[in-house]
Amino acid sequence: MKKLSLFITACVISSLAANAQTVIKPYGALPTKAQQNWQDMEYYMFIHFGPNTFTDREWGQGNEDPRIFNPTALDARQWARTAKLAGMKGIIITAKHHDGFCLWPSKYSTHTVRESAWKNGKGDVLKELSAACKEYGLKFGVYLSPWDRNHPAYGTPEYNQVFVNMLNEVLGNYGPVFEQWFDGANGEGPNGKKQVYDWSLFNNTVLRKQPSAIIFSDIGPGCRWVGNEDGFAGTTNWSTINIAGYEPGKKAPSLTTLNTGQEDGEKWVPAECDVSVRAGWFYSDATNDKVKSLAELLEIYNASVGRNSNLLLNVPVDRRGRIHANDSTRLMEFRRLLDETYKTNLARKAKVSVTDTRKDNPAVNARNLVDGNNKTYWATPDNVTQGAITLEFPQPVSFNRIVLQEYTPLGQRVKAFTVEVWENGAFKEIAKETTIGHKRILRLPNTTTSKVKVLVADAKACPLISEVQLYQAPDLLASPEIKRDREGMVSISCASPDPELHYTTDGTEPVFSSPRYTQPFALPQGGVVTAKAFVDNGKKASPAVIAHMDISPAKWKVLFADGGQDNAGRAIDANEGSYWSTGHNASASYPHELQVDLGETLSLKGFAYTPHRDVHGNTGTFYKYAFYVSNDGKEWGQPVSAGAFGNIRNNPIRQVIRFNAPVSGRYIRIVALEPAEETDHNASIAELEVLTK
Ligand code: FUL
Ligand code: CA
Repeated sequence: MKKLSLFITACVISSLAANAQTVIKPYGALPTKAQQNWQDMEYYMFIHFGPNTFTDREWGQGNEDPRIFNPTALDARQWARTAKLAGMKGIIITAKHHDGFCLWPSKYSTHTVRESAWKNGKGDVLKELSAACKEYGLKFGVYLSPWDRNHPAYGTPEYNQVFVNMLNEVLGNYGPVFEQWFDGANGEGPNGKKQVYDWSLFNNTVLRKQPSAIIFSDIGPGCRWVGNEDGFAGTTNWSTINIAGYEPGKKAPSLTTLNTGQEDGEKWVPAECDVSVRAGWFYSDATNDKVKSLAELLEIYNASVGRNSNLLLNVPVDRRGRIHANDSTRLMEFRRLLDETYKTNLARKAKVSVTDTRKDNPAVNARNLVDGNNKTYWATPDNVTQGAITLEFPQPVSFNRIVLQEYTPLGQRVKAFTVEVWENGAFKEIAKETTIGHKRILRLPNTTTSKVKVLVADAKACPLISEVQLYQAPDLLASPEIKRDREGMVSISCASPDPELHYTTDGTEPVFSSPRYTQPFALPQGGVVTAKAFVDNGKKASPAVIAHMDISPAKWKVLFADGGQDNAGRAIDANEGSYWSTGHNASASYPHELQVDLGETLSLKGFAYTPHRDVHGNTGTFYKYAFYVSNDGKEWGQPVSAGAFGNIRNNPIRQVIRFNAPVSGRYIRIVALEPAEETDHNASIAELEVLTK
């Protein structure tokens, strides 16, 4: 017996030795085939749509009348066409958001399209969208929130089965689903209780119906949240992470861990960056001028797809049931920019040499690095964890982007690399980074050289590099920036060198003959300013930028601020970069408040609260508020508005609240009732504004 097993062992060892140079052993956690296909998609669309679209809310309460859901001209083919033309590979829709409203006529809810006014209750958004995706060759995915503020069973054990039934409907009736998006949010339902989610039941249900669906959550198992809603993955980004003992939502790994992954993580759970093309996830008229600029989208793309993550870009559908022209125009401009950037891979002209390669494995060679195919690769021999790739050009080439790809089906390996270029007879380092993964894009200064070297300085196992690409991205003419100071003076600036800035104040798009901006001008009562940057005597122009402004705080004074009277002026200085905070004194706990004298009686239609942004937590951002208006600054009466800023913790952007009817008064008071972060004692405000228009 002993002899026999020794003999078998000897055979295994010798056959391994014979194959040592040809078979490349996988390293660490590995992607499934479905995860590999998913990673190749890179860029796809998110659509937030539902009752919130009609109420101007980020988080609905679940008690909205379902009849308010009534798009007048819904056209899912327009959504799919837009996604396709934008270069996206799929669409994920909010089949059910936290308010519980189902975009399909679920048998397990009475809060659905069936109860809405749309198509007399005969419509089904999932049916229309899945058909449109099929028509346009796009993959179809669904977001379903387990948090349900409408369902009567929510908060009881029965609800988990209700949710499973809904999943079965959505995943069983609309064809293949490439991604199931699970939101970890876990708030109270209609009976005031929170649900204990049965995640393994949910995940098993998804995989039974759609075995190759990628399940998104804070901890996967298919892909993970990147830890912010800004579209930024870590510069170091591992597709591996430890998930044992964690749960989606409050029990998730830290935001930093989600952002960077973990080098020796046990599971393959790559990052996905979810971010909205405009402020807020749902459509609002108020954000039509808050569509991200080309420069912002480019930064997001480079920080997501360019950092080993997929990009899920939200394009909210409006009240007609269509994508708004401001969003689609920007998406098309962005597509053109990407096409122009990645048109010509200069590396394909290079003579490629490498320090080391697998001698007896012809499938693995240096030419694979520049064949434009990320399934073919170059590899060093086993145990060689360093290596250099040199591209030599017969004529010097000019570039400002380098794209690197690792062959990840056998594991993510590279820990450190540098890029060097030949300059005055020697190599000079121009970039030093950590991980590569599926794709790494580096923006570099405009560089002209005849030799480029990529040095893999350290890897967890022999590096497998599938692509080295070089590109010359066109210069992007930056969009102008419009600002107004506390006194109401408007200034327009632009990051590009020497542009001519032209603007209008009547809402029309500026042309080259529109007034030229030369110095700040006064607009204390507010209005609309539209600006555009021109170069080459008007031949080239940036996209237009629009700013809608309300009354400026020139006459305002702080009347009272608890905890932090000294810096309270920063809440009303027309500068989002400065803020008022009550301070971190643990004894001074919630509620907190700020009172302001507007200096004149105004008819107020609402207010806006901009939270203070800081990556370091405990920012004093508050979730629940009450807002009062008074004529004498003494008698405040009942709040004019009270409620919560939906999703402010994950997405701390400017919150716009409109009153049911205008209220006149000279004094305003905002009370912070509950922090966004449970452990916060302080409250803070970067900017408080009133709406008079
Ligand atoms: C979050 C939600 O609370 C937001 O409303 C939005 O749907 C975003 C994509 O996920 O967790
Ligand atoms: Ca290749």
